[in-house]
Amino acid sequence: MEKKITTSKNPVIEKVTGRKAVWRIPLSCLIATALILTGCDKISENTPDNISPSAASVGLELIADGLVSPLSVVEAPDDSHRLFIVDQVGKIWIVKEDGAKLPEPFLDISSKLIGLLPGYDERGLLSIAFHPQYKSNGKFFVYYTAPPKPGGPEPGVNWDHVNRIAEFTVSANPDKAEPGSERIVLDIDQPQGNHNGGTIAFCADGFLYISIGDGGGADDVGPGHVPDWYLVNEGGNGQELEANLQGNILRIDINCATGYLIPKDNPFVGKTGRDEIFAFGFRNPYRFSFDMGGSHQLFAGDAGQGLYEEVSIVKRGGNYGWNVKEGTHCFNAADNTTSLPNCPDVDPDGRKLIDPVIEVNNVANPAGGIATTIVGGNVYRGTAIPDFAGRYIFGIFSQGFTAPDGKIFVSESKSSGLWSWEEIVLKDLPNNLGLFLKGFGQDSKGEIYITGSTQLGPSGNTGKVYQLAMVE
Ligand SMILES: [Ca+2]
Ligand SMILES: [Ca+2]
Ligand SMILES: [Ca+2]
Repeated sequence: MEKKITTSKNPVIEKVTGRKAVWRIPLSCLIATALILTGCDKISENTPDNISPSAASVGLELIADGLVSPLSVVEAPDDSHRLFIVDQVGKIWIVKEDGAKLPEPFLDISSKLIGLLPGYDERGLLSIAFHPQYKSNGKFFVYYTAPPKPGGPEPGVNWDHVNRIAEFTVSANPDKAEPGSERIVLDIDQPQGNHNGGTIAFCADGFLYISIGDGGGADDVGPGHVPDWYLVNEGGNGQELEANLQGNILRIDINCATGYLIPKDNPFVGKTGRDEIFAFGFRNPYRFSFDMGGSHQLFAGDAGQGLYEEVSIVKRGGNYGWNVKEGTHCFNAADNTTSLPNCPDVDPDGRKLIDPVIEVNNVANPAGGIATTIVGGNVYRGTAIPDFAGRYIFGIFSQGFTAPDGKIFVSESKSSGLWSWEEIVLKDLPNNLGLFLKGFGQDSKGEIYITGSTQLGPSGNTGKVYQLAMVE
């Protein structure tokens, strides 16, 4: 919500972003003033006299900095309007409603993580989800990567790590979790270091959804990757439904004292396929979210191999195609620079291979492309940026692996076929974010946040969280 109070000579905008009300003088006023003071005879078009609401545009408002590698932002559902920031290195930080970041983390589980590679790593503390009744039970859940268990996917090959979903409880101090309260909900042995998926979130149905990648490496092959029904491409954790939990979005009931329960209406209960599976055929669904409005659709960004990045609307029991398809194209495991001319459009159980709604060319695509990897975002349900109302916002991590040049996009939905999308050209950041884009978040008002850092991997202290906002 933005309330503008304008006088003829001196417009001052009271900005109410949902975090705090800020009285501020439009930046363009300051520039114009500076021009006058330095005696410049070329006055900017945006002089104080002709500032109009249309002079404002979308920009970034800093919420927190000094982080290492922030991956997501979640608001606690307890009416405190505190934002919880997940830092990959194992810490969760609180930003209070007044904008202050607390000096001590809410939770520090860095000692529970497998050691991270500072240069690049997809492991770490990846996600937080508050129990829908957090206000009364104080329970929340995290997804992190723990050291491997003994044994491995094949003789002589060790697991890389464990993908762990764990429950924690807040302490008597609402700004501190109880570090000894951990209850392990689900452990999944992960053969390789990458493709952990990485999001956990509660749906309005009360169940916890978890995204898990295909087991890592490339092409969905190697130790820990099993064969599937599609023999043209080797491997297939994405398509195989019984051998492991890799390559899926899972749906579980965490309201129990040990482990978890299976929701009775999960699609593979009573038939072939692990009962935890909600949807399958994913490569690395790093970030997903539920639309706060509409029919609460599940949007998942799925990282492609070398040609196509994608976002899908995920339905119960759906098959999203990997490694038969990459985006809307037929994946070619033997040559990642081309697609195959043909592939099945249904699986042996008659399920259609569901195409994405958004497709973005990878930088490695010989036809040209911009994305190292897609980062799934959120449907905008806030009020600060009316043009974004009801539209899905997403981004790309970067345009290469050397420069922090992530971008964000806004899409336009269509009833069928691929949606159109366009870059969000940010005020003062017309080319890119100046960050590796690492995640998104959304508050209870529907406003959207981005997270990232100038470092490729979990190192340094350049991690920042911004809110998308109208800036003058
Ligand atoms: Ca196969
Ligand atoms: Ca699978
Ligand atoms: Ca089953």
